[in-house]
Amino acid sequence: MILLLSIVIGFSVIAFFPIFSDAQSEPKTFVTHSGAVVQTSGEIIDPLYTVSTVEFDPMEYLREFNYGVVSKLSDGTTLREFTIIAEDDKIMEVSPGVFYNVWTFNGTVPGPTIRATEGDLLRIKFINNGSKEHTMHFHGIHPAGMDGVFEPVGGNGGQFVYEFEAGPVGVHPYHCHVMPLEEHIVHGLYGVFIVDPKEERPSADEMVMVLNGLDTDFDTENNFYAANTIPFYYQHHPIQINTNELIRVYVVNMVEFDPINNFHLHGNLYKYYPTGTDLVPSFYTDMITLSQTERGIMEFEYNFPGKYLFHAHKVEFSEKGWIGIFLVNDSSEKNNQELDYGT
Ligand SMILES: [Cu+2]
Repeated sequence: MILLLSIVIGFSVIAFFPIFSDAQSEPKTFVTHSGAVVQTSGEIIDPLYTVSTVEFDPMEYLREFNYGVVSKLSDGTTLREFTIIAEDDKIMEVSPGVFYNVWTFNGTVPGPTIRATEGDLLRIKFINNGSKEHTMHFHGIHPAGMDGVFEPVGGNGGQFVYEFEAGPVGVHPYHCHVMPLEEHIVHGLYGVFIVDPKEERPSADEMVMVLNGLDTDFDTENNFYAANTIPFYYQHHPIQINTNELIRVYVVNMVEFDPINNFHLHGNLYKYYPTGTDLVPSFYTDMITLSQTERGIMEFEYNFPGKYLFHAHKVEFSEKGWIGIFLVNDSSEKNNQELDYGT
Protein backbone atom coordinates (compact mmCIF):
# COMPACT_ATOMS: atom_id res chain seq x y z
CA MET A 1 0.00 0.00 0.00
CA ILE A 2 2.79 2.42 1.00
CA LEU A 3 4.67 1.44 -2.12
CA LEU A 4 1.58 2.13 -4.25
CA LEU A 5 1.04 5.48 -2.53
CA SER A 6 4.62 6.56 -3.11
CA ILE A 7 4.34 5.56 -6.78
CA VAL A 8 1.19 7.69 -7.09
CA ILE A 9 2.83 10.66 -5.34
CA GLY A 10 5.94 10.25 -7.45
CA PHE A 11 3.92 10.24 -10.62
CA SER A 12 1.95 13.30 -9.50
CA VAL A 13 5.16 15.24 -8.82
CA ILE A 14 6.49 14.34 -12.27
CA ALA A 15 3.17 15.20 -13.91
CA PHE A 16 2.92 18.59 -12.23
CA PHE A 17 6.61 19.44 -12.24
CA PRO A 18 6.35 21.62 -15.38
CA ILE A 19 3.78 23.79 -13.59
CA PHE A 20 5.73 24.10 -10.34
CA SER A 21 8.99 24.71 -12.18
CA ASP A 22 7.55 28.00 -13.41
CA ALA A 23 6.34 28.99 -9.94
CA GLN A 24 8.87 31.77 -9.53
CA SER A 25 7.34 33.71 -12.46
CA GLU A 26 4.83 36.52 -11.89
CA PRO A 27 1.34 35.39 -10.85
CA LYS A 28 -1.26 36.05 -13.54
CA THR A 29 -4.94 36.81 -13.10
CA PHE A 30 -7.56 34.95 -15.12
CA VAL A 31 -11.32 35.18 -15.25
CA THR A 32 -13.27 31.94 -15.66
CA HIS A 33 -16.51 31.59 -17.62
CA SER A 34 -18.47 31.77 -14.36
CA GLY A 35 -16.77 35.06 -13.53
CA ALA A 36 -14.48 33.73 -10.78
CA VAL A 37 -11.10 35.45 -10.61
CA VAL A 38 -8.22 32.98 -10.45
CA GLN A 39 -4.57 33.65 -9.81
CA THR A 40 -1.85 31.28 -10.93
CA SER A 41 1.85 31.42 -11.59
CA GLY A 42 1.58 28.23 -13.65
CA GLU A 43 2.11 27.91 -17.38
CA ILE A 44 -1.00 28.86 -19.35
CA ILE A 45 -0.76 27.53 -22.87
CA ASP A 46 -3.40 29.80 -24.35
CA PRO A 47 -4.34 32.71 -22.08
CA LEU A 48 -8.04 32.73 -22.89
CA TYR A 49 -9.14 34.28 -19.67
CA THR A 50 -6.63 36.99 -18.86
CA VAL A 51 -8.27 40.16 -17.64
CA SER A 52 -6.25 42.13 -20.15
CA THR A 53 -8.87 42.77 -22.80
CA VAL A 54 -9.03 44.84 -25.96
CA GLU A 55 -11.96 46.83 -27.24
CA PHE A 56 -12.76 47.12 -30.93
CA ASP A 57 -15.34 49.32 -32.65
CA PRO A 58 -16.08 48.08 -36.20
CA MET A 59 -17.83 51.36 -37.03
CA GLU A 60 -14.71 53.34 -36.17
CA TYR A 61 -12.43 50.90 -38.02
CA LEU A 62 -14.63 51.04 -41.13
CA ARG A 63 -13.65 54.55 -42.22
CA GLU A 64 -10.34 55.01 -40.37
CA PHE A 65 -7.21 55.41 -42.50
CA ASN A 66 -3.70 55.79 -41.10
CA TYR A 67 -1.57 57.97 -43.38
CA GLY A 68 1.42 57.95 -40.99
CA VAL A 69 3.61 60.88 -39.98
CA VAL A 70 4.26 62.72 -43.23
CA SER A 71 7.45 64.58 -44.22
CA LYS A 72 9.34 65.39 -47.42
CA LEU A 73 12.76 64.05 -48.37
CA SER A 74 15.27 66.38 -50.07
CA ASP A 75 14.45 64.87 -53.48
CA GLY A 76 10.76 65.70 -52.99
CA THR A 77 9.65 62.16 -52.12
CA THR A 78 6.92 61.91 -49.48
CA LEU A 79 8.04 59.90 -46.46
CA ARG A 80 5.36 58.24 -44.34
CA GLU A 81 6.45 56.87 -40.97
CA PHE A 82 4.41 54.41 -38.94
CA THR A 83 4.91 52.62 -35.64
CA ILE A 84 3.24 49.23 -35.40
CA ILE A 85 3.28 47.26 -32.13
CA ALA A 86 2.43 43.56 -32.02
CA GLU A 87 0.98 41.85 -28.94
CA ASP A 88 -0.32 38.31 -28.43
CA ASP A 89 -1.72 38.05 -24.91
CA LYS A 90 -5.02 39.95 -25.10
CA ILE A 91 -8.58 38.70 -25.18
CA MET A 92 -11.57 40.22 -26.85
CA GLU A 93 -15.26 39.51 -26.29
CA VAL A 94 -16.09 38.92 -29.95
CA SER A 95 -19.72 38.11 -29.28
CA PRO A 96 -21.65 38.24 -25.99
CA GLY A 97 -19.95 35.71 -23.70
CA VAL A 98 -17.48 34.53 -26.35
CA PHE A 99 -13.90 35.42 -25.46
CA TYR A 100 -11.13 34.99 -27.97
CA ASN A 101 -7.37 35.31 -27.61
CA VAL A 102 -6.46 37.97 -30.18
CA TRP A 103 -2.97 38.72 -31.47
CA THR A 104 -2.95 42.35 -32.53
CA PHE A 105 -1.15 45.03 -34.50
CA ASN A 106 -1.63 48.31 -32.57
CA GLY A 107 -4.25 46.70 -30.35
CA THR A 108 -6.92 45.79 -32.88
CA VAL A 109 -8.01 43.03 -35.28
CA PRO A 110 -7.58 43.94 -38.07
CA GLY A 111 -4.59 46.20 -37.47
CA PRO A 112 -4.63 49.81 -38.71
CA THR A 113 -5.35 50.51 -42.38
CA ILE A 114 -2.03 51.81 -43.68
CA ARG A 115 -2.49 54.20 -46.59
CA ALA A 116 -0.02 55.88 -48.96
CA THR A 117 0.26 57.16 -52.51
CA GLU A 118 2.18 55.21 -55.15
CA GLY A 119 5.87 56.15 -54.99
CA ASP A 120 5.82 57.35 -51.36
CA LEU A 121 8.56 55.96 -49.13
CA LEU A 122 7.15 53.94 -46.24
CA ARG A 123 9.16 53.52 -43.03
CA ILE A 124 7.45 51.21 -40.58
CA LYS A 125 9.01 50.80 -37.16
CA PHE A 126 7.81 47.41 -35.98
CA ILE A 127 7.98 46.59 -32.27
CA ASN A 128 7.13 43.09 -31.11
CA ASN A 129 5.84 43.22 -27.55
CA GLY A 130 4.37 39.73 -27.85
CA SER A 131 5.80 36.59 -26.32
CA LYS A 132 6.31 34.87 -29.69
CA GLU A 133 8.25 35.87 -32.81
CA HIS A 134 6.26 37.98 -35.27
CA THR A 135 6.85 39.94 -38.49
CA MET A 136 5.03 42.20 -40.92
CA HIS A 137 4.77 40.78 -44.42
CA PHE A 138 3.27 43.18 -46.95
CA HIS A 139 1.78 42.03 -50.22
CA GLY A 140 3.13 44.29 -52.98
CA ILE A 141 6.50 45.09 -54.53
CA HIS A 142 9.61 45.49 -52.30
CA PRO A 143 13.15 44.15 -51.78
CA ALA A 144 13.56 40.60 -50.40
CA GLY A 145 14.93 41.83 -47.07
CA MET A 146 11.73 43.82 -46.47
CA ASP A 147 9.43 40.85 -47.04
CA GLY A 148 8.97 39.97 -43.36
CA VAL A 149 9.57 36.26 -43.86
CA PHE A 150 13.23 35.42 -43.18
CA GLU A 151 13.74 38.12 -40.55
CA PRO A 152 11.69 36.94 -37.55
CA VAL A 153 11.43 39.66 -34.90
CA GLY A 154 11.85 38.34 -31.35
CA GLY A 155 9.21 38.97 -28.71
CA ASN A 156 9.42 41.14 -25.59
CA GLY A 157 10.54 44.25 -27.45
CA GLY A 158 12.27 43.01 -30.61
CA GLN A 159 12.36 45.63 -33.38
CA PHE A 160 12.67 45.85 -37.14
CA VAL A 161 12.28 48.75 -39.57
CA TYR A 162 10.53 47.95 -42.85
CA GLU A 163 11.30 50.51 -45.55
CA PHE A 164 10.07 50.36 -49.13
CA GLU A 165 8.35 52.31 -51.85
CA ALA A 166 4.54 52.11 -51.88
CA GLY A 167 3.35 50.09 -54.86
CA PRO A 168 1.65 48.91 -56.89
CA VAL A 169 -1.59 50.93 -56.80
CA GLY A 170 -4.34 48.88 -55.18
CA VAL A 171 -5.51 47.27 -51.98
CA HIS A 172 -3.21 44.73 -50.34
CA PRO A 173 -3.14 42.77 -47.12
CA TYR A 174 -0.30 42.76 -44.64
CA HIS A 175 0.11 40.01 -42.09
CA CYS A 176 2.55 38.25 -39.81
CA HIS A 177 4.54 35.57 -41.64
CA VAL A 178 5.93 33.47 -38.79
CA MET A 179 5.26 29.72 -38.73
CA PRO A 180 2.83 28.16 -38.05
CA LEU A 181 1.43 30.80 -40.35
CA GLU A 182 -2.19 29.73 -40.02
CA GLU A 183 -2.02 30.24 -36.26
CA HIS A 184 -0.45 33.69 -36.53
CA ILE A 185 -3.02 34.83 -39.08
CA VAL A 186 -6.19 33.41 -37.54
CA HIS A 187 -5.39 34.98 -34.18
CA GLY A 188 -5.59 38.37 -35.88
CA LEU A 189 -2.17 39.57 -37.07
CA TYR A 190 -3.32 41.18 -40.33
CA GLY A 191 -4.49 44.45 -41.77
CA VAL A 192 -5.03 46.40 -44.97
CA PHE A 193 -2.51 48.41 -47.00
CA ILE A 194 -3.99 50.83 -49.56
CA VAL A 195 -1.85 52.39 -52.28
CA ASP A 196 -3.61 55.32 -53.95
CA PRO A 197 -2.83 56.29 -57.54
CA LYS A 198 -0.95 59.60 -57.95
CA GLU A 199 -4.00 60.98 -59.70
CA GLU A 200 -6.63 60.41 -57.02
CA ARG A 201 -9.70 58.28 -57.55
CA PRO A 202 -12.97 60.28 -57.64
CA SER A 203 -14.06 61.39 -54.18
CA ALA A 204 -16.33 58.87 -52.44
CA ASP A 205 -17.57 57.64 -49.08
CA GLU A 206 -14.76 55.14 -48.54
CA MET A 207 -14.65 52.16 -46.23
CA VAL A 208 -12.61 49.03 -45.52
CA MET A 209 -14.07 45.58 -44.99
CA VAL A 210 -11.87 42.72 -43.94
CA LEU A 211 -13.69 39.42 -44.23
CA ASN A 212 -12.48 37.25 -41.38
CA GLY A 213 -13.25 34.07 -39.52
CA LEU A 214 -12.88 33.22 -35.85
CA ASP A 215 -11.84 29.73 -34.75
CA THR A 216 -12.79 30.11 -31.11
CA ASP A 217 -12.31 26.44 -30.16
CA PHE A 218 -8.99 25.93 -32.00
CA ASP A 219 -10.14 22.96 -34.09
CA THR A 220 -9.02 24.57 -37.39
CA GLU A 221 -12.61 25.31 -38.38
CA ASN A 222 -14.18 28.74 -38.08
CA ASN A 223 -16.98 29.11 -35.56
CA PHE A 224 -17.85 32.68 -36.58
CA TYR A 225 -17.47 34.79 -39.70
CA ALA A 226 -17.59 38.56 -40.01
CA ALA A 227 -16.91 41.69 -41.95
CA ASN A 228 -14.50 43.49 -39.62
CA THR A 229 -14.21 40.91 -36.84
CA ILE A 230 -17.45 41.20 -34.85
CA PRO A 231 -20.13 38.77 -36.13
CA PHE A 232 -23.45 40.43 -37.11
CA TYR A 233 -22.11 43.88 -36.12
CA TYR A 234 -23.27 45.79 -39.20
CA GLN A 235 -26.63 44.04 -39.10
CA HIS A 236 -27.25 45.41 -35.62
CA HIS A 237 -25.54 48.72 -36.45
CA PRO A 238 -26.29 49.42 -40.14
CA ILE A 239 -23.74 51.43 -42.10
CA GLN A 240 -25.36 54.77 -42.97
CA ILE A 241 -24.79 56.01 -46.51
CA ASN A 242 -26.59 58.49 -48.78
CA THR A 243 -28.45 58.12 -52.05
CA ASN A 244 -26.63 59.25 -55.19
CA GLU A 245 -23.27 59.23 -53.42
CA LEU A 246 -20.37 57.13 -54.65
CA ILE A 247 -19.45 54.39 -52.16
CA ARG A 248 -16.03 52.75 -52.40
CA VAL A 249 -15.35 49.58 -50.41
CA TYR A 250 -11.85 48.17 -50.08
CA VAL A 251 -12.54 44.49 -49.42
CA VAL A 252 -9.92 41.92 -48.34
CA ASN A 253 -10.61 38.25 -47.63
CA MET A 254 -8.54 36.98 -44.65
CA VAL A 255 -10.65 33.89 -43.88
CA GLU A 256 -8.48 30.81 -43.27
CA PHE A 257 -9.56 27.14 -43.34
CA ASP A 258 -12.40 27.68 -45.86
CA PRO A 259 -11.25 27.79 -49.51
CA ILE A 260 -13.61 30.57 -50.59
CA ASN A 261 -15.59 33.52 -49.36
CA ASN A 262 -17.86 35.88 -51.25
CA PHE A 263 -19.60 39.25 -51.20
CA HIS A 264 -23.17 39.76 -52.37
CA LEU A 265 -24.83 43.20 -52.42
CA HIS A 266 -28.62 43.59 -52.42
CA GLY A 267 -30.67 45.88 -54.65
CA ASN A 268 -27.67 46.98 -56.63
CA LEU A 269 -24.59 46.01 -58.62
CA TYR A 270 -21.06 47.27 -58.17
CA LYS A 271 -18.08 47.94 -60.37
CA TYR A 272 -15.27 45.64 -59.29
CA TYR A 273 -11.54 46.27 -59.58
CA PRO A 274 -9.67 43.03 -58.66
CA THR A 275 -6.70 43.88 -56.37
CA GLY A 276 -7.46 47.53 -57.24
CA THR A 277 -4.46 47.59 -59.57
CA ASP A 278 -6.36 48.84 -62.59
CA LEU A 279 -8.32 52.08 -62.80
CA VAL A 280 -10.84 50.49 -65.17
CA PRO A 281 -13.29 48.04 -63.56
CA SER A 282 -13.17 44.39 -64.68
CA PHE A 283 -16.72 43.45 -63.68
CA TYR A 284 -20.16 44.89 -63.07
CA THR A 285 -21.76 42.41 -60.71
CA ASP A 286 -23.51 41.84 -57.39
CA MET A 287 -21.33 38.87 -56.48
CA ILE A 288 -17.59 38.21 -56.21
CA THR A 289 -15.84 35.12 -54.91
CA LEU A 290 -12.54 35.46 -53.09
CA SER A 291 -9.87 32.97 -52.04
CA GLN A 292 -7.36 33.62 -49.21
CA THR A 293 -5.97 37.21 -49.31
CA GLU A 294 -7.83 37.92 -52.56
CA ARG A 295 -9.07 41.47 -52.51
CA GLY A 296 -10.39 44.32 -54.59
CA ILE A 297 -12.26 47.59 -54.75
CA MET A 298 -16.04 47.82 -55.11
CA GLU A 299 -17.80 51.01 -56.27
CA PHE A 300 -21.55 51.65 -56.29
CA GLU A 301 -24.23 54.16 -55.46
CA TYR A 302 -27.87 53.70 -54.45
CA ASN A 303 -30.67 55.64 -56.10
CA PHE A 304 -33.38 54.37 -53.78
CA PRO A 305 -33.32 54.91 -50.00
CA GLY A 306 -33.90 52.07 -47.53
CA LYS A 307 -32.23 49.07 -45.97
CA TYR A 308 -30.11 46.76 -48.11
CA LEU A 309 -28.34 43.61 -46.98
CA PHE A 310 -24.80 42.68 -47.92
CA HIS A 311 -23.49 39.26 -46.98
CA ALA A 312 -21.67 36.09 -47.97
CA HIS A 313 -23.79 34.12 -50.40
CA LYS A 314 -22.12 31.11 -48.85
CA VAL A 315 -25.09 31.04 -46.52
CA GLU A 316 -23.31 29.18 -43.72
CA PHE A 317 -20.98 32.18 -43.37
CA SER A 318 -23.80 34.75 -43.29
CA GLU A 319 -25.69 32.69 -40.71
CA LYS A 320 -22.56 32.64 -38.55
CA GLY A 321 -22.05 36.40 -38.64
CA TRP A 322 -20.85 37.64 -42.05
CA ILE A 323 -23.86 39.80 -42.84
CA GLY A 324 -24.60 43.51 -42.63
CA ILE A 325 -26.95 46.27 -43.72
CA PHE A 326 -26.47 49.50 -45.64
CA LEU A 327 -29.03 52.02 -44.45
CA VAL A 328 -29.38 54.34 -47.43
CA ASN A 329 -30.65 57.78 -46.42
CA ASP A 330 -32.43 59.92 -48.98
CA SER A 331 -29.98 62.76 -49.54
CA SER A 332 -32.67 64.96 -51.19
CA GLU A 333 -34.92 64.50 -48.13
CA LYS A 334 -32.03 65.44 -45.88
CA ASN A 335 -31.48 68.62 -47.88
CA ASN A 336 -35.20 69.42 -47.72
CA GLN A 337 -35.18 68.90 -43.97
CA GLU A 338 -32.23 71.23 -43.63
CA LEU A 339 -34.16 73.80 -45.67
CA ASP A 340 -37.23 73.33 -43.45
CA TYR A 341 -35.16 73.87 -40.32
CA GLY A 342 -33.80 77.08 -41.82
CA THR A 343 -37.15 78.75 -42.45
CU1 LIG B 1 3.16 36.19 -35.73
